[in-house]
This record gives sequence, C-alpha cells and structure tokens, in this order.
Amino acid sequence: MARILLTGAAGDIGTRLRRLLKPVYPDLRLSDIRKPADLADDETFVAADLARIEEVERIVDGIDGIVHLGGHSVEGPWETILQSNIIGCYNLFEAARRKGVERVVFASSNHAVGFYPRHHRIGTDVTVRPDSRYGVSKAFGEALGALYAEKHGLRVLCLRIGNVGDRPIDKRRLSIWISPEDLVQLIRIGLEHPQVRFEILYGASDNERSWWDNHRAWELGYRPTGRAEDWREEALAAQAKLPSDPIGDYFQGGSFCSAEFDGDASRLPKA
Ligand code: 15L
Repeated sequence: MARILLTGAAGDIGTRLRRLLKPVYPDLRLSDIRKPADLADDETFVAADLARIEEVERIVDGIDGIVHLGGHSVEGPWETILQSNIIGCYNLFEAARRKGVERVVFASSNHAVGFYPRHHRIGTDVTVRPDSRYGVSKAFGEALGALYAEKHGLRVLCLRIGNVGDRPIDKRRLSIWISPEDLVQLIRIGLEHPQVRFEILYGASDNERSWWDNHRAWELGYRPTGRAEDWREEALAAQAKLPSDPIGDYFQGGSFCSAEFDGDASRLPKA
C-alpha cells in the first residue's frame, strides 16, 4: 500500500490522522474541500468537493488505498447530508472503482446503530438503527462499501467509529472512546490485512464499558492500547455537570437520539 489518499484531511480527526499516518505512509495525499490552515511543506494537498465526481476522480487517480473521512461529520440538514455524505460517498466509491483503487477504509459511525439501548451489547451483524440523517448516511456508506466489495472486488473496511479524542469526555464516551493511535491501528488493518474483503468493525479502544462485540477486530490483529477507564473520574465528573437527557442517556447514540425526538418515550424505563 504505497499511495494513500486521506479525505476530510482538514477536519478534527483528519488533522490528527495526517500526522500519525505520514510516517507509516510517506506517499500520503490529503484532500478536503478547503486547505488545512497548518499544511506543512512536506504534505501534499489537493482540494476537492466530494459532490463533484470529476473532482473526486482527480484526487483518487494513481492511489492504492483511501481513508475516507470526508463529508459532514455530525447531524445536519438533509440537503447537506445528501450532497456531502450520500452523493459524496457514492462518488468516492465510484471514482475508486473507475481508477482501480484496491482498498477503501470508510469512516462509518456509531450513529448508524445509535438507537440500540445501552444495555444491549451488539455485534456488527445487527440491523442498522440510525439515530439521525447523519447515521442513515453512514449506514448507506456501509451498504455502498458492501456493494463495491461484492460486485467490483474493492477491499473495504467500514469502521463504526465511537468518539476520537485524547480522552473520554463523559459517561457515554467511557463506552465508545477511541484513541487516535488505536484508530490508526484499525486503519492499517483496512489498508494492509490480506484477509480484508468486506468488514465492519467498531472503532473503539479497549473500553471496559463497551457496548460492542468487536471480536473480529481482535481476530484481525487489533491490539488497542487505550483504556477509557483510566479517565473514569474525570469523565464522570464532567458528566455530572451535564443536564439530564433521559432519551439520550438511554440509547447508545446519546444526544443524536434525543435531538428532534417526537417518538414514543413511554417505552423507556422511568428514571
Ligand atoms: C460521530 O460520528 C461524530 O463524527 C463525532 O463528532 C461525535 O459526535 C461522535 O460521533 C460521538 O458519538 O461522540
């Protein structure tokens, strides 16, 4: 895997990954709709709007493997999700096929399954239960990945990423946090592991309170070093300062579930 493209390079996760991926993949091409403000002299950047396939074909040309973080990374209006995450994701996979790219690591999200309750331990084979238009777009991306893997032989790893950061910032994140270094381990599995054809894994560190069965990641060699519980006290202290959110606190997706919620709350246990 010599030539790697990182989309979404100007975003929060992209900014962290640029620095961690460069020593592993020196021939790293960065892309985003806008140039990162802190682009270094040894970094290669090509701007592209994911909603325009001719621009996506240009950034994908000559590339062996793609780490696709690009798109809108939280809930947004339908038109935004449609252009960035639905059309943009289709363009990415289709351009990869046209240009003969071998592998794609797709940044999916825990929000593809956010409406599972927290007491429910889930694997990656459950029916999706998106908690937002954003979550729907991530489920769509996973489905596209499966199509391009089965029909066109692209090797695809979808990572249902929890929350990337230096440390877990509240109670929910104690279950879903992933360190940037552990995320890089998973990305390397997607770009290099010979057994990867189509896989969905959870992007989480070694978290005691995890809601997810991620045994397949371990089978593929994942050995996370981050442990959310090391920040237990700080995370729970931060949680204590947050307003109560009975719906968000019940479901895995947190506030993505409670936002715009006008469904049947009576099925939730009383606090
Ligand atoms: C995500 O998918 C988002 O990209 C990120 O901003 C966080 O909201 C994260 O999920 C989370 O669930 O904490």
